[in-house]
Amino acid sequence: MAPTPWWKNASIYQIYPASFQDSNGDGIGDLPGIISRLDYIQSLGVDAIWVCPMYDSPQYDMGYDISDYEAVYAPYGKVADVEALIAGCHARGLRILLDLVINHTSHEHAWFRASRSSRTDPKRDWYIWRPPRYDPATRQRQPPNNWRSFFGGSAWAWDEPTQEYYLHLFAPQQPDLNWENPATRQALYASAMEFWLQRGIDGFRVDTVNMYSKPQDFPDAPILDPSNPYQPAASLFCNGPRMPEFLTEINQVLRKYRPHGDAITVGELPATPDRSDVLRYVSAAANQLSMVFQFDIVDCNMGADLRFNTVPHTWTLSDLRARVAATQTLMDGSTDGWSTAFLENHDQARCVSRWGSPGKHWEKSAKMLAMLVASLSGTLFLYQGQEIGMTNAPNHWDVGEYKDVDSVNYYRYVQESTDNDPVAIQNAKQALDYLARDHARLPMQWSAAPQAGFTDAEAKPWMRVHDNFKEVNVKGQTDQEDSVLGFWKALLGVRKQFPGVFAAGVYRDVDPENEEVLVFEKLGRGEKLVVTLNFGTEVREVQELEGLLKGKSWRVLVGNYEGDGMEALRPYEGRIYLVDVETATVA
Ligand code: ISL
Ligand code: CA
Repeated sequence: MAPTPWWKNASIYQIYPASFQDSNGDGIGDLPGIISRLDYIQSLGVDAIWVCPMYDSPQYDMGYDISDYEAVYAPYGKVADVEALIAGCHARGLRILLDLVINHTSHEHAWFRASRSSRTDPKRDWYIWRPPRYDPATRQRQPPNNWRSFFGGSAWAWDEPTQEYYLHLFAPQQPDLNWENPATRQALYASAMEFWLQRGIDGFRVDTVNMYSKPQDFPDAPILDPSNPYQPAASLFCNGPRMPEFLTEINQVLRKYRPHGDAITVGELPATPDRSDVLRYVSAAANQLSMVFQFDIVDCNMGADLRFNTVPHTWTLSDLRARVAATQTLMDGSTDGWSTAFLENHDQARCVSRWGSPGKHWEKSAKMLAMLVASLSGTLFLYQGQEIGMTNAPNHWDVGEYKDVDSVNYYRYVQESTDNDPVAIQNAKQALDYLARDHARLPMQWSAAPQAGFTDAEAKPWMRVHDNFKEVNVKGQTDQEDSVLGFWKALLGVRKQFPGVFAAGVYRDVDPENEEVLVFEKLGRGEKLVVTLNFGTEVREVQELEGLLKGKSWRVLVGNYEGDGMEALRPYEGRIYLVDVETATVA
């Protein structure tokens, strides 16, 4: 049997450079700051880090708008600092992934500057330019189709000097590259991938991995939202026909540097709920991506076409557990696929504020959610601050604290489209308080010192530090053994100790109708886990427990309360039982 590749049993820590650690008092996190925290990261027991974009960028979308793949955003540092970070990781036995953002560049990238300079420029065809349509009745100029951008408005921007539209699935400052042109692809591979592979990185998290192959007739999307001239169109531009070909090319580039396949790709896979579609990307035989980020879990309680079009806190446990089960079926033993387990990233609100209880039960619920994600199969991803139970920004903060382009555009859209209706605006603020991407981008809480130790006391951090930093921070939790942080370290430890059941076991939901307690099994060879998680504040009996443990030798591997292991679950109590399935059944 081939040995398990390193990344299958790995836990990977995600870093958001702007918000991790500032080293020079300008209020912006930076690469020297990350380097200064590598010992901390190593102490968690993770195997690798993923660093969000640190490339040069005008920052319309926090670095997901890259103006030069081969340079570093000056406030973060220089290329030499990335080299030092790579060396610092490798010296500690950590691997390092960078973010690969190649669906679009910044409008300030030299390629786009050339492309927009004239219709005859050799790089014109490197981006997606189309002539306008005209409304037959009014003769008004219109975008080439009705697609809506992810950040609101048309996905097409008019370029006055050259009298054409260009496509931008995200902000207008993020023009989409034309992947149909082979010269564009070769330039991308060389600049965005090879430049960094030559410097020794161990792989990429691949942004929006399924959007490169667009339908070349750019058809209108079906009208799902009659109140808006622009329609969500992800079903049309995601998972297009040439994706396999493009990913094969990407793999060839990786293999050139890492012939043994130990450099990995983690593709971000939005708008792809069907298991068979996911499998085409992650089947080992297909050789496309090492694994993907599925959206099932993090999309829970989001509006279908617009994240903020939701009523906060109306999710149900049966819905959440169905989403968990859906991602887990990729690793049910019937496929050669692989996926990831995660509850947070830089695009998501904090998990304690979504499915736990940031108030009185903060600590118990943070630990309970840690048990959930750490027990799932797939490669585990942990987002900075999640390991100390960081929570969403307080609801009483002014809307002006929200900086993300998605949040700002949404709020403005509500103001304008409702003529400042106070109820609509209040609902919009509540939706932001619940689900905005900003919550993940608050400064990391290192200590109870001013500015949470993220930056100098006198400095103004680029985002406000959470009010709760004196109670929730790394230093305090390092000193305290039963902290959320200590709990996470223990979980990562047992996950390493029993990879067969934790990272690769077959998931079975025991009671899909249960709205209070999530009970599941993870079946491995010779052993299994039984996981019981109370999602509420009532004491709950787990009816099935006796049957699941009966006649077997078992012990509680991890739990967030004291006890003998058989009592009813207290508020937000969770337990992970390790069961020896070989034990003879006692009558
Ligand atoms: O968070 C979203 C908008 O509400 C998602 O639709 C998100 O835009 C999508 O998951 C793609 O995300 C990635 O690419 C974006 C960037 O803004 C995100 O930060 C990144 O994770 C564009 O590069
Ligand atoms: Ca700085």
